[in-house]
Amino acid sequence: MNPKRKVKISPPGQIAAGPRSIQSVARAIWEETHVGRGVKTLFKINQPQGFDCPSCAWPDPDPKNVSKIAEYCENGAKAVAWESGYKRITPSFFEQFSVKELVEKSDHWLEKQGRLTQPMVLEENASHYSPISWDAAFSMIAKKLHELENPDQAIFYTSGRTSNEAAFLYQCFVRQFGTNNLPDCSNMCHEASGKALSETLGIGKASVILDDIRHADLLLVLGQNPGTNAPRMLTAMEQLKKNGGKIISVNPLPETGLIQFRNPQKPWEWLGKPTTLHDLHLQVKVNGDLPLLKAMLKLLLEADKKNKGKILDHAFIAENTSGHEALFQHLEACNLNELIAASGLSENQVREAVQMLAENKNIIIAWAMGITQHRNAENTIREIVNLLLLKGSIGRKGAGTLPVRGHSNVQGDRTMGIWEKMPDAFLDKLGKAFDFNPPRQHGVHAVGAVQAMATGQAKVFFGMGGNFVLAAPDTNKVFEGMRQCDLTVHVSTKLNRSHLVHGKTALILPCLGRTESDITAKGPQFVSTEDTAGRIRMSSGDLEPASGELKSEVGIICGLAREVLGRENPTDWEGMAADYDVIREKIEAVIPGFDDYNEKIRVPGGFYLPNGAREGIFNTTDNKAQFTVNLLSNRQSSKIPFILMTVRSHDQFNTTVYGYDDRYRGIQNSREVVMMHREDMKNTGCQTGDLVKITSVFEGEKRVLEGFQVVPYDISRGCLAVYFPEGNVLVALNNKSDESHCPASKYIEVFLEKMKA
Ligand SMILES: Nc1nc2c(c(=O)[nH]1)N[C@H]1C(S)=C(S)[C@@H](COP(=O)(O)OP(=O)(O)OC[C@H]3O[C@@H](n4cnc5c(=O)[nH]c(N)nc54)[C@H](O)[C@@H]3O)O[C@H]1N2
Ligand SMILES: Nc1nc2c(c(=O)[nH]1)N[C@H]1C(S)=C(S)[C@@H](COP(=O)(O)OP(=O)(O)OC[C@H]3O[C@@H](n4cnc5c(=O)[nH]c(N)nc54)[C@H](O)[C@@H]3O)O[C@H]1N2
Ligand SMILES: [Mo]
Repeated sequence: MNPKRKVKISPPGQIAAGPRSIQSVARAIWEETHVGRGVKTLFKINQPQGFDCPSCAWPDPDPKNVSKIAEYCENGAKAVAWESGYKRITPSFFEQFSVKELVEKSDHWLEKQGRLTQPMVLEENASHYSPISWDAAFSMIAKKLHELENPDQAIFYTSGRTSNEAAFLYQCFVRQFGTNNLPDCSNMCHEASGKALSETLGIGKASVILDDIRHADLLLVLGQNPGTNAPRMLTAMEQLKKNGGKIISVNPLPETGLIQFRNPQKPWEWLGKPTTLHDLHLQVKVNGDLPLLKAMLKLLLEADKKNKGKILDHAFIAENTSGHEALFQHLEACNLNELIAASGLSENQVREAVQMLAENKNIIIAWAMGITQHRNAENTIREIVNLLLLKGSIGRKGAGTLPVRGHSNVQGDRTMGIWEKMPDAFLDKLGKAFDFNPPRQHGVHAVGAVQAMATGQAKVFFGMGGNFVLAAPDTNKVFEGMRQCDLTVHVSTKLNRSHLVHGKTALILPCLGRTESDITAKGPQFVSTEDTAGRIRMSSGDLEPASGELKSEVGIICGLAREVLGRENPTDWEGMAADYDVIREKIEAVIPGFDDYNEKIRVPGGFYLPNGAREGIFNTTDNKAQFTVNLLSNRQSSKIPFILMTVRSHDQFNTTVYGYDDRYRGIQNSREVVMMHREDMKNTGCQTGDLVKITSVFEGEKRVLEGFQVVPYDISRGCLAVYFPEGNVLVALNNKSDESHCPASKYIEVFLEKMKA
């Protein structure tokens, strides 16, 4: 199996952003939008009167400090150009290409064909999608749902771009239909953070806001690649550095966005020296974070003893926490050398980091998928909390937890009740507000959804956005499951693989994007979203919709809910579809923190949700922050030579492949590559560009990826990296955390062999 494209390699970049990022955006805008629509929209990103950038969930600066020009970010701009492009997929496209032909195309090609413009149906045994009216599509779905033996045979997935208003209505419709089967992309993303943080600090979200970062003395960035996946974070990191703060990055890769930065918004600084970001890079082994954190804690404890209690915040510990005794005992019993060896670092490196932790008071720890997508993710996150608590770095300005969320409204969707196991307090209020009895039995998470489809328990899959077949683990299993369904439906903006790997009957329902105006009988409507820091803000697009046939997500849910739940259903779906203020009134009635929603959302910049941990209030069982003892697990078996992680390139948004160049890493023209340390290449007899076969082994089952090209890279020894979603064929469904069921997409035990020429 030969790769479709031959890789080209150049030295990895040393400086993130700068003028080259502007070039890259200019190209994207030119190719996708032919300038007009693209440039107009760029000026509206994250402006108080504009739309929320559909790329990541990084918070916007306070509107008081925002310049007339939007805060600039290369990948946000690409996401906007991708959505607001001029190309359209019309019914004649589907006449031209059969599903069989489309399934052979690359993921890049599929989305590149432009925006979906009309509802389409793939009838049973048909070869081509054909147009269908909205009414006929809704009654087709209603008929299939009514034919089910019970509502739990349907699965309702959500991706994180869905607005608060749409998400709230969606879960309300699904629960009125009778199931909690509401898996979402968060199940594969920050689920572990939510779980570990709720237990220890009483809130499953960040305890810091944007402004805290510049006040921090020390920022640790663990398992996150901000230069690519949250580029606006670099501006905040630059401010921290200018204020004298320090940064430690912990990553098996030396990511360019953590090394140096040239602010693209300050062209006058482009010729001078770039800002150096990290002061120390700890190149851990994949999943070496937990032993590293433990070693740090142990050394901090020792330093504290030597320095007569001056290193840890004993007053904070005594007043605000519980459980430190057990942790101290556990740490004393741990073997430092073993911990350091398991981290993949040298003792000197760890001691250097500990020195920085000891000297500084206001510490923020940021993390993303490099920490959450592990079988022991919750243990690592609770250890992060232990570290912050020892230093009293919670509930204070410039200090705290920063799980950096992915999708632009993934956090809001959860707040709105998109979860397979919302607590009873939420369900009680929902039932009261809409006069029904919400189901109480927990639904399926993302991995459970695949299992339910594969075993034939689920027969209908409905996707509110996203690209489930590529995002979920174990690609071949997901394909199998989807194909067994009676009906698969996707609400989407662009064509993707989930439309082509389908159930017996399939529907594509095209919707408005963030950048477009949403006008109902009651006039223009806006929606709202929540960012990583828990701030709710208005999002209002003003581009003309890609087609007159598009419906908003809210419109689709309300139309479908009426058809499925019947005329006699008391919910005012029509009223809510026409006037989003009515939806927000209902949200206010059900969800704490949304008092005066309609007023507060109209204030430029929006408002913050209550955040106990930030104020030092811990909503845990004993109202104290919890120290925990987290055992090391998940040790690599000596028989397994490599641990493989799946990562994002600089030219994609999740399963959306913008192009084939990973600019910062110097890997061009192909995504079918595996990054490998030079010494490991030597030991396996591999040379640059050689084709290899990668085999993952989990619970005795093998999964194979063939024909990937070897790229020498500065990655920790014994570790490999391939791109997501290509690497997903290697992730066994059961290779997941037991606590939160998040797939371990960053910890895949594999063998690698060179293929014969
Ligand atoms: N442009 C763009 N922006 C995005 C996205 C996108 O695809 N493109 N996706 C969005 C979404 S949904 C999300 S969740 C976020 C994802 O944002 P990230 O979490 O930054 O995304 P990944 O590429 O998965 O990167 C994980 C990082 O963790 C490192 N890593 C892997 N394993 C380990 C480990 O065991 N330990 C440590 N310390 N590090 C490790 C990798 O080297 C990599 O730098 O970005 C969001 N923003
Ligand atoms: N191996 C591996 N697997 C992973 C990950 C990993 O790092 N490694 N990361 C995981 C993570 S963090 C996440 S969040 C998931 C992502 O999983 P998803 O959220 O399911 O995937 P996306 O690729 O973001 O979805 C892209 C599609 O969304 C649709 N879309 C875009 N905008 C809109 C909109 O405004 N409305 C609607 N209705 N549709 C829209 C388009 O049709 C587009 O094709 O993948 C997970 N899977
Ligand atoms: Mo994500």
